[in-house]
Amino acid sequence: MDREVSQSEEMNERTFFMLKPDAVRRGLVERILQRLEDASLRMVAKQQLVVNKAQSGALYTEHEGKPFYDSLLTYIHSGPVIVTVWEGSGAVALVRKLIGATNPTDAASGTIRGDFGLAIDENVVHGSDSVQSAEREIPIFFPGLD
Ligand code: IDP
Ligand code: MG
Repeated sequence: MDREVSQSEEMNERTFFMLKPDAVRRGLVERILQRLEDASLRMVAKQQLVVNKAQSGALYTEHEGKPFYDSLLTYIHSGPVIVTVWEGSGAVALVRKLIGATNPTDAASGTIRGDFGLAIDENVVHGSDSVQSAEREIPIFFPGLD
């Protein structure tokens, strides 16, 4: 049988969303989480932690070897983050839309990075870029999540 995405699967789509160290340092956590809640997404997991090397290496494996890779890891290790999982219809694309462009100077006003981001190397949040990425990223931080 061809695999089709059932309606309930679509409704329960999950994405991984992280408030990076600058967001935590600057006291932006509640305001940013509120934006996802306002979009009718449901938070199914939340934890504060300091990202370790195994986690950052797995999360950013696609960027290994790029000029910004070492500074990206230094930034991600620089303080506590909040890691979360959200569920809802089209959650992956919706969260990416709420986040805005990678570089805050390009991100539209009204998006999280457009409103709170300072620079490309301090862009406050991470969100999975596809359902496949979400399925890979969630277990890095929540290995036991159903
Ligand atoms: P995304 O977070 O919007 O998916 P990616 O291109 O996947 O963007 O890059 C991952 C992260 O790496 C970015 O969120 C940002 O923190 C960092 N990054 C990306 N490009 C640059 C760059 O040119 N300079 C510094 N950091 C960068
Ligand atoms: Mg990305």
